[in-house]
Amino acid sequence: MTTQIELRLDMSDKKFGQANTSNETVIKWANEMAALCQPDNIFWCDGSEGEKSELTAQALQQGILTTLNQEKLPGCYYHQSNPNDVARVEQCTFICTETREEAGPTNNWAPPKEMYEKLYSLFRGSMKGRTMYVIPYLMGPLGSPLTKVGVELTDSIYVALSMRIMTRMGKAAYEQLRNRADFNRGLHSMLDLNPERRFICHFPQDNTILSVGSNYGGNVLLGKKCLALRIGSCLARKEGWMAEHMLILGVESPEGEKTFVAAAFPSACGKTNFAMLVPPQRYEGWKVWTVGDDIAWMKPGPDGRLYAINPESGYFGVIPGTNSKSNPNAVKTISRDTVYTNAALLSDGDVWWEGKDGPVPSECVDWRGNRWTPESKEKAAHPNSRFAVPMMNNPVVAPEVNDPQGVPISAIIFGGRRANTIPLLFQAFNWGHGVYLGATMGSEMTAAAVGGVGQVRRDPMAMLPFCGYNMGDYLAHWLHMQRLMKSPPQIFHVNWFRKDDSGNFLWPGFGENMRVLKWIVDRCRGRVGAKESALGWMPRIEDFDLNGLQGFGPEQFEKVQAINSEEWKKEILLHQELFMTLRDTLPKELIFEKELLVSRI
Ligand code: OXD
Ligand code: MN
Repeated sequence: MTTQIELRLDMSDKKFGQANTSNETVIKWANEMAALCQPDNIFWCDGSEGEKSELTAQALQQGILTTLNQEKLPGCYYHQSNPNDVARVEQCTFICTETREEAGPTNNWAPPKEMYEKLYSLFRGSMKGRTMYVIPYLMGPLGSPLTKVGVELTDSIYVALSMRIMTRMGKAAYEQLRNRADFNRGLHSMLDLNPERRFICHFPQDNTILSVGSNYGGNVLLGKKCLALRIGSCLARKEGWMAEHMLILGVESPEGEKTFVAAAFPSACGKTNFAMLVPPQRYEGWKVWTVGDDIAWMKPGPDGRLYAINPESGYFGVIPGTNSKSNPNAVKTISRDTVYTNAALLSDGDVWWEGKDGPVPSECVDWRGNRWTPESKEKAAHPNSRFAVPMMNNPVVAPEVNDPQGVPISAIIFGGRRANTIPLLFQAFNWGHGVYLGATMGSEMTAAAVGGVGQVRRDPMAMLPFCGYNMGDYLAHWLHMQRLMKSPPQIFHVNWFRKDDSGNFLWPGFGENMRVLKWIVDRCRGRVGAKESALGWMPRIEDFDLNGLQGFGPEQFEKVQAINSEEWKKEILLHQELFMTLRDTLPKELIFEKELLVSRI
């Protein structure tokens, strides 16, 4: 059943160029949308290198990209956003289902008919004087049973160029689609970037996304948050798999044993850093491989294990704070073929950001285009400035990244940004308890979304802004997934961000997180001990590798692992608050889990 409305269109005088696909449904829909948006012409993308050069030259000519210093940063370009359009806008993001209950209490909801009418009236004539790019793309490796096809129509050349980084874009998508009609339809127009007319609307029943009034990645690269997570989570529920806001990494021991883990942290909480972790000296011979840094699609395999693919083919990462301590592999990855958005510019055509290696420049041009000096009060780079870069640039990209079967997941890790209460590391007693840990995750908000930076909010599975249906039903789907797996992953919780009373981080983080990973891997393989605690299984001091960790001994370990029952009493009240919000659909199992936690605390 479709919730589409009927459109009255004048198709008579259209003289758009030849499509590069024989898929009738794509051609018909693209032509209808062109009749609605009235672009001057249509550009049918094929994903070729020649096309990349042509579009890049046009973007440079139009001033949408500028060339960076090609000696220092070969193949790199710079883009500056409208200052009112630098992050995801959760208040303008809607799930449009027949009933409010389907979208649930944590999503903005509007009836499909109302939003189709409203947005189609905004799209009418919106591309006059512009080109409409038809972007066929794959989310997932070619030939994977999990892979989905999308087609995005957009009037933004920045989107067209970014989609070829972030997705497998071009003819391969038409190859996978053949003559079927089950592709995701995404229509995007920048309009005039007026925040009053900014809407990102999802129509799960129609596998359709409409986005207007923005040109920021998370709102307009429709394969990412909109398809891979919001629409993806709806498809996953229907089809018996999971679409999650998770990185995927592989840990390889010196003996060549590989263990894959997936980890859900909210936006801008270090997923990219963790996914590219460089083990410290003590772990000579160990390697960490990146499968994905933001999204995991996971499905039980024939052997009863959970298999994951990264549906994306690029990284859209937060720039500030990226340096050779936090993420040496990212520094290498973004040294070529990268689009930098909203960083600061140096006079020699290099980019700069707060937390970059090397000295602070005596002056530069900030992300708004103004002169900046170290005395300036504002940041030079926007806190949510981003790089878009092909994943194949990553020196530690996993060899399995294009494997249609995906990788078997041994552990799922949940984590938030919490200055107090939450210990560095513990393990769920079982799957149901693990779902409770994910469901009740809290985190301080970051600049990745507009508003509320620093406030702690509940962010179940880091999916609060990305779950395309009722959050209570989503948690029930998580519980149900256990029945589809003979050997489900073990579930863990981490917090890199706990602080002492003077505001100093208790745990060194970054590469040292390898020690946490080691315990997790050993637990999955039944090789290391733990003690039972009120929160779950915790490493005893003798189970956790502290060797060679400067300034961090048993006393610090105790502090970072401490369970403070007063803090936990308050924490549980916040769990209770979330459960009240979700009361109509919350699975009973999670209420029992809460009661058990209360009794243990
Ligand atoms: C992202 C986000 O861009 O989570 O990945 O906001
Ligand atoms: Mn993300």
